[in-house]
Amino acid sequence: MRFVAAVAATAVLLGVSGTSALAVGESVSINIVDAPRPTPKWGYAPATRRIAPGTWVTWSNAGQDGHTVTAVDGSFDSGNLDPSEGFSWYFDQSGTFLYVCTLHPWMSGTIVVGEPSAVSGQPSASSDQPPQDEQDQPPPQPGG
Ligand SMILES: [Cu+2]
Repeated sequence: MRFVAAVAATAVLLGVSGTSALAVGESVSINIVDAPRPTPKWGYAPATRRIAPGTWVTWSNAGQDGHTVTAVDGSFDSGNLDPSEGFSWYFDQSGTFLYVCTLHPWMSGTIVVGEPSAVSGQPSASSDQPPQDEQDQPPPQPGG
């Protein structure tokens, strides 16, 4: 007989007890919520979380039902989490990780792991530079 749940429990212990001792890496928390009924509104808060590589993510079941945190690609699976239980997972490589609750498939979330200072390719809505006066340029000469 094997106790798969023990693995998940160990991961939780590591995530909780090791948080304060970790010099490298951060930890973020995501709540599993089933408070806003009807049930189609159950989900993870926040549903999408962007983190840097080397980050612990801890999901906490803040609801009143059992839930899971299960990667779509199978890379991690919390198993059943009863209310007030939690699950932690360490993300050390970049990528986008989709996960669902196997008990309630409409509950889904995303962890986006990216380089902390190399997030490029996105149009910056807020400009880093102060507005500058446009330089006066000679109007284009009409052809001739
Ligand atoms: Cu669920």
